[in-house]
Amino acid sequence: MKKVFTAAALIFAVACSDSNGGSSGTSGTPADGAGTVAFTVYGEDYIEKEIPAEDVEDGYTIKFTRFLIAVHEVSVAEEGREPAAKMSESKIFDMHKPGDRPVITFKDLPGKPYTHVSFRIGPPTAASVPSEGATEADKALMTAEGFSVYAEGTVSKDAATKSFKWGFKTNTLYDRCEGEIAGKKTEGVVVTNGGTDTVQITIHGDHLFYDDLQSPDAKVRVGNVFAADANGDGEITLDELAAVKLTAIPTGQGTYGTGSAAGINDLRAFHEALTRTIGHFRGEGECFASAK
Ligand SMILES: [Ca+2]
Repeated sequence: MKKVFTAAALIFAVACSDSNGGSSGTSGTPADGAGTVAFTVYGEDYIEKEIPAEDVEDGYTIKFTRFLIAVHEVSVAEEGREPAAKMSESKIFDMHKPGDRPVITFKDLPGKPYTHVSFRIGPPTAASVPSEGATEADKALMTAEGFSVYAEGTVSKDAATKSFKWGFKTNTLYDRCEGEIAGKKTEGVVVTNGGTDTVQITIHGDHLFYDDLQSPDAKVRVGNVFAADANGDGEITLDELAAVKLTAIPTGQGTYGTGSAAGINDLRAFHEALTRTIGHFRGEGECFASAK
C-alpha cells in the first residue's frame, strides 16, 4: 500500500517559517554502539537518460537535459524527539548528471531505529552549495528566481520535438519517509553498531508528467503538454501551459485527476503540483509530502 499524500495537506498546509540555521551533526548521549547514516540522491535512468516511449501513455519520449533540485534539512529523529541529526547546509544537485551522489553523512549516531526521517525540496538560499555536478551557473539560475525544482529537456514523438524549460518555486516537506530494507518495509533509518545505513533519496522524474496528483494509477502523459505550444515556436512555456484549462481538454486526450486538491485548474498549476510528488525514499519508498 502506497502512502498517498492528502491534497488538503498539499494545498492548505499551514505555512511554516523556514529555519535554515538548524542544528547539525549529532546530539544526545553517545551509546556504546554507534553507527552511520549516509544519504544519497539519485535520479534514475528516467532523469539521467530518458523516459522511453513505452513508459509513456501516449507514446512520447521525454529527455531531461537539466534537472536541478535544492535539498534542505535532511533530518533523522526518533519518534517524538528532536532530530538526532540534521543537515544544516542546503545543497543544489543536477539530477541529470550521472550517479547516485552523496548528500550528507551522519556519523556516530547511537545504534537504534530512527523512525522519523524527513527532507525538504525548496527554494535555495544564497548559502546553498552546488554539489556533485551542479555548477555555480545552476545555483545562480535557481537563486535568482527562487526555484526549488528546475527541469529542462525535450518531448518528442515521431519526427516532432518540442523543448521545455520550467522552473517551479514549490516548497515541499517530505516527511515520515519509509522504504524497504532487504524487502522489509521500514520507517526511517536503522543505525547499527559499526554499520552504515545508506539511504537513497530517489527523485522520480516521470512524476513530473503524471496525469493524476494522487492516484497510484497515474500515467505519464505528454500529448496535451506538447499541444500547449500555442505560438508554435517549438518551446512549451509555463505561460502556455497556464492557458490550457483542464476542463477544456477533450475527453479522449486524457483526464487530469486532481483528487481532493482545489484550485488546480490548468496545466501549469497541475505540473507545479506534480513537483511535490518527485521525492521518494530508497527507490520506490514514499514520504508524506506537504507544502511548507
Ligand atoms: Ca511556445
